[in-house]
Amino acid sequence: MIDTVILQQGTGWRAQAEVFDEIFFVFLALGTLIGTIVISYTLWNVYKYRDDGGEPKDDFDAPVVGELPTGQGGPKAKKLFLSFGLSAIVVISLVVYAYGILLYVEEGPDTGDEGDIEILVEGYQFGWEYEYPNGHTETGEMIVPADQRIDIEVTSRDVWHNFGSSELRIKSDAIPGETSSNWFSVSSEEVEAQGGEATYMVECFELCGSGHSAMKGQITVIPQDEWEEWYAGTGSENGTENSSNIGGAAAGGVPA
Ligand SMILES: [Cu+2]
Repeated sequence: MIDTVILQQGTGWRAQAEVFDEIFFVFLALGTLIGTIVISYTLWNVYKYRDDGGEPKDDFDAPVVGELPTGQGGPKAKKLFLSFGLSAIVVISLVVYAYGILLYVEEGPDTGDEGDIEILVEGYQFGWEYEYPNGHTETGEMIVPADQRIDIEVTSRDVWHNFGSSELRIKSDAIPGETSSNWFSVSSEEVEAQGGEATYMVECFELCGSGHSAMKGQITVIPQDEWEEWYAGTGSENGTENSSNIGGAAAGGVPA
């Protein structure tokens, strides 16, 4: 199993990884509990109604193929409705619970005044390019700050790809001419725990050609202040590359 990533954010923030881990745990626990009850009850009945070689009892009400074992409203009917009722309660509760929690994943946490960072992710044969709000682009490695909600808009410049990171529990289609939105966040505690720089592998999850298996990237999360410093340096660098950029023209005088 993949190591648990602790991504608890400030007030009421929960990272996708945490939400999915919780859903996984709830389903695993319930599945184990109900599985144990059902299998034990089945085995107990197998033992209780085993063929002991004797004559069948007169009052034994054997099940009939094609008929519900209701026993004319007797104890069997009660047992039948009890098991249907309990199953319905379990299934409906799980649907309501999972749907509610997945709505949060869809919408993402409310960032309030802090705002968030939107990065355009473009897949190509065979790699990933990231474009920041200031126009700066990175290939392969996406560098983002901790304690921030990072919004990604995923698209492709050639064929269908799929941008995903298993550890962060994110995965989005990368389709030419379309964008799919997703978000993630990593806490500064997690960054600290990983030695001041948290890294997560990015992979392509859509068979896209001969280089598909090598279509890997990385998400690097660094502390806010370090990131701001790094980001401030990228604007002018990008401007120098694209001389049409006005800000870049001004920065062009500074040797890169
Ligand atoms: Cu791909």
